[in-house]
Amino acid sequence: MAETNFTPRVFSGVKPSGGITLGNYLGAFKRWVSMQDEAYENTYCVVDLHAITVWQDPDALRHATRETTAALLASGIDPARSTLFNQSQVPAHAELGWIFNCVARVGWMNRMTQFKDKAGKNAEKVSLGLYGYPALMAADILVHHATHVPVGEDQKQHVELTRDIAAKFNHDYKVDFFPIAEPVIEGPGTRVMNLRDGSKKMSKSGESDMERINMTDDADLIAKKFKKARTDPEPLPETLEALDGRAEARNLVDIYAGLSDTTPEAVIAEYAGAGWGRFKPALADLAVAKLAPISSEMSRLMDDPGEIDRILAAGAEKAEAVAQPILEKTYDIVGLVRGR
Ligand code: AQP
Repeated sequence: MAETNFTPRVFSGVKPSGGITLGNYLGAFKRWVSMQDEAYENTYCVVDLHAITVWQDPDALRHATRETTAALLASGIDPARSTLFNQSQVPAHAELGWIFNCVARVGWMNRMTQFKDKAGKNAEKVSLGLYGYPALMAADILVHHATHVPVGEDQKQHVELTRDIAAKFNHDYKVDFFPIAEPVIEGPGTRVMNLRDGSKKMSKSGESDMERINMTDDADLIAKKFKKARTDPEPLPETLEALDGRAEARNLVDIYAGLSDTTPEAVIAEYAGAGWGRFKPALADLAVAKLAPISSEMSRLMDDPGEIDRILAAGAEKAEAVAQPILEKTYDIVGLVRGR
């Protein structure tokens, strides 16, 4: 539980930096949908300001923002039960982000592995925004006083940084103002790996389309991608432990478990001894059965982009009603004069 007496509130976000992948769905969206049935206030955000930390074509960004929203709605995020909006429509996020740029330390940022992975050998040439991204993410969470942050494993370090920023702010200003938010990282799909290289995570912006399943892929493409997914020659073993060191095989078992709402142990119990000629088609059938209804609902929603924009605008109003007073109180704590 959160360490302070704040309203239990969930915040999480997704970047509209391309098409939504099975990794986003299993690692994040599925959990977000189920949290609507738990005792939380839920806030989900399409984080367009994060997307532009790397180059985005403006039309492609507009499209991806709407398509990401459609994917959330089609997956089961209900705007009547959750606040759903895009980040740039609530300026308090960026404003608190600036305050946190002044709280976070450069040494903390230098330890962020996602920046190192994304910047690679090009660290001098990437945007300042990509470097500062985790401080804005902390603002996204804390401008809502969120106590719980459901994410995939790859975002764990950023949520830990959010805790550090909240704790430093509270300490420096001698207040108990920001909650120390808990990461919620649960289930078999919290780290879905690249289908061609089991040491890398599945990403929207990975080099080859064959390395990921997109929510909009049709049945033939899904079957082809799983058929061509890298594996080893061994059949599935009798125990999960025997999959140690077989990253690609373990990934496919985890995906099966995530899609069928079961555990990797149960999948192994069902498929012990099966070769890939049996397991991969079963996995493809399962993926198609789960994803096809979502993808057809997405395309129905995308036929009316005006309605998507209205949903985002209504969500932004709700989000602003929570975020603006928290930002204003932060300004008061910091000593910024507000005469209006
Ligand atoms: N492969 C993954 N497995 C499990 N969870 C994942 N998430 C992303 N990839 C996986 C989770 O999805 C949520 C939204 O992620 P994001 O879009 O905001 O950022 P990301 O993690 O940087 O996603 P990508 O797909 O890798 O985007 P690009 O390629 O543009 O950087 C988060 O909760 C994340 O953990």
